[in-house]
Amino acid sequence: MKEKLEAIKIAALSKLSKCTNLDGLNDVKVEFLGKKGELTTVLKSLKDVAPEERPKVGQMVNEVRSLIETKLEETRTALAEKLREAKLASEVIDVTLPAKKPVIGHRHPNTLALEEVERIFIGMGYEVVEGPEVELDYYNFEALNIPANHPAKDEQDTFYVNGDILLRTQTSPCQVRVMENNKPPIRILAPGRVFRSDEVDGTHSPCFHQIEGLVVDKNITFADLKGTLAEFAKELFGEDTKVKFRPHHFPFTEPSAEVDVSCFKCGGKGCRFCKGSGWIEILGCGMVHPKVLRMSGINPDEYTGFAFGVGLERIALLKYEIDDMRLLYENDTRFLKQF
Ligand code: 2NM
Repeated sequence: MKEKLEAIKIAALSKLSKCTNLDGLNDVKVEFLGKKGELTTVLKSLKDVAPEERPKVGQMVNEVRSLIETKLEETRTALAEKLREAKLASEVIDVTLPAKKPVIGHRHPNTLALEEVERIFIGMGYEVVEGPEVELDYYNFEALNIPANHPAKDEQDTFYVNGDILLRTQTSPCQVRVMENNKPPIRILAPGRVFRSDEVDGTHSPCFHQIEGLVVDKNITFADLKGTLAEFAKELFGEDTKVKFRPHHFPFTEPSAEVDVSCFKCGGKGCRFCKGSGWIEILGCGMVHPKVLRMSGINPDEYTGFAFGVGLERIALLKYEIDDMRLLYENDTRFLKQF
């Protein structure tokens, strides 16, 4: 019995000394001290020992037991400390390493151009308005005097959602809504996304941005339109910029015009930028058609108005001398960070 206990003690201490983690420690505890452990088995066989020997053997069992328990706790403490040190060592932070540079975003050229145009018109007393991108045929076409058989209404040009619901092809429907709900004077700027069924190329995209302006009041004339756009061109492209109005046709304005600005690169002499002509086309405009005013509840005998529309991308490409519209939609940070 004595030899057996001695053997158990040696085996337990040897296994403890080889423990490298807390699970292993637990296994040793179960193996030697558990309900089915080796010491318990010895304790159970005490009944086979001669009665006079029992107290002595019992005491020996207890001594071995308490020795194993003590060693177990010691090993547990030592192991825990070792594990803690290993964890700390693996989590060391080298505070002398150079810091990572945060990537800072840039405003998109479209945003910069929009803010510039808004700044100019807000300065002239305009209010910025927005409206839905999914529109009714009525607001996008009919209320703007675009007849049912007009080519712009063709499915080739317009994205239809269904029947009389479509993706707006211009932002003028916002302006129709403002005219319906407000009495003149009206002075608004309607920027936003518009959609046309175009193939993507250097100057086209099925989704682009339009900024349209509208002024309605008593005695508004074409002279007001000319003065406004001449001032806009100077603020946007520089004090020396001249404007030229060429007769044009839009269903929603009468008379209508397209506006060219003198080339801000060559000052009008002709260069690569203006394709030698000295002029760059930037917008369309006109006096709001009396039918458009009347359909929105404004009496054209009492009020007149002018309106204009410019492509935001066109302004951004010109202002920042970008030669392909696709660059505006790729969000390549190497491109964007130049602005
Ligand atoms: C353009 C050109 C000319 C325009 C007309 C209207 C409205 F709502 F008053 F009828 N808004 N915008 C207009 C006029 C837009 O874009 C090239």
